[in-house]
Amino acid sequence: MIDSALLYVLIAVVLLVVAVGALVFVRTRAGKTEQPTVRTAPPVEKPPAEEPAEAPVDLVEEEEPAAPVAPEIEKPEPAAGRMQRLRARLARSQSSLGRGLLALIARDKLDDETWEEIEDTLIAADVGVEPTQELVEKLRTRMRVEGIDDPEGARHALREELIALVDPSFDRTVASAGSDGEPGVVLLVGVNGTGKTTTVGRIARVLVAEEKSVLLAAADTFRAAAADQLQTWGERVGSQTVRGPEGGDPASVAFDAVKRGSEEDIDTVLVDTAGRLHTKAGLMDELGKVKRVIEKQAPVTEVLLVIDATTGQNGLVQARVFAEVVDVTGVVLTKLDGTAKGGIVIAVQRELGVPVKLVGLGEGADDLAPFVAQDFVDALLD
Ligand SMILES: Nc1nc2c(ncn2[C@@H]2O[C@H](COP(=O)(O)OP(=O)(O)O)[C@@H](O)[C@H]2O)c(=O)[nH]1
Ligand SMILES: [Mg+2]
Repeated sequence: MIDSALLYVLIAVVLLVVAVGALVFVRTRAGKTEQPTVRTAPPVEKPPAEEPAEAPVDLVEEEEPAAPVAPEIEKPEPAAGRMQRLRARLARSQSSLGRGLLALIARDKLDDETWEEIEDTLIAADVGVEPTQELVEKLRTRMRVEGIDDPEGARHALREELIALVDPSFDRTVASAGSDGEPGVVLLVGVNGTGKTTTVGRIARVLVAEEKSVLLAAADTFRAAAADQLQTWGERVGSQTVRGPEGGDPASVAFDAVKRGSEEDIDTVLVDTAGRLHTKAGLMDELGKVKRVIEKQAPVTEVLLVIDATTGQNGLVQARVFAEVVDVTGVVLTKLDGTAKGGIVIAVQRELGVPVKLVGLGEGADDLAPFVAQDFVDALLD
């Protein structure tokens, strides 16, 4: 009796376990198949109600004076002092570099081995071999000559030498004003994904905050989405975007924009370009053409090369190639918030002989800061 009762209970338990197991299996399977659809990447910059790609004839965006865009226009914040505001982000990403350096230089005994470790730390942060050796040489000499043997003195000397290396004497203003009644023309170049379009949008905001009139040129004609992305940035601050047909000639879009900027007394035309594959000679030639064609109308006042700081040495290779095609006059270093390799600031300035003028320190609309050497070094050593 008892045995058979036990048997029934046992069978019931086994059945229950099997049933629950089957249920769990089916559920996880269902969950798995659902996941991809749930996770489809949200298109961040796509405007909500965009007309499908404009008629492929008119390069100039239609003007609709009736469209009440005014209420939605944002008031961007001015750029001054932004690096101070964003310093914490920079400090966070660079903390290992700064802490490492400070710990090493504060050691009681600065022997050859310690100096080598200091060199390694700097090189690991992308400062570059040559500038690193220069810095260490100068620091060693200075500490010997001045008889510095306390951590505070060492820290002070390190700070000063780092600032000298970043070079505060560079003129880092972005030449956004034109002359002779022409608009200033700022051309942004760089590899795909470095942050060109975002930077155009952010510069537009800075200029609008300074009460300047801005016109955007969508000379990245490879994908309609690229022009949409730019136009959205413009709409947020009430600036118009000149765009062309998808796959159209980027040089003609840029030319039309500058011509229109000239006719409408616009202060600055910002030209967004496609992410040239720097290995493809044909595409690079096209970039040279964009600049030459613009200059039939007005001089290009600034060529900003956008480099993603997280790409390290690769960024330097890009810099070299771009500099051969267009005269780069300034560098924008983006995503400095996401890397401990801030030494690239020093390396890229060495490479091109032009200053880092702006740095990207986050994904927000106003997270672009005019570069300040002292603030940068202080953030490193925070
Ligand atoms: N964290 C961070 N992300 C950035 C920064 N600048 C740009 N981005 C991101 O980089 C991605 C590519 O930017 P985009 O402007 O489309 O690059 P483009 O292909 O050169 O035009 C976007 O997701 C941006 O939000 C920055 O300073 N910090
Ligand atoms: Mg782009």
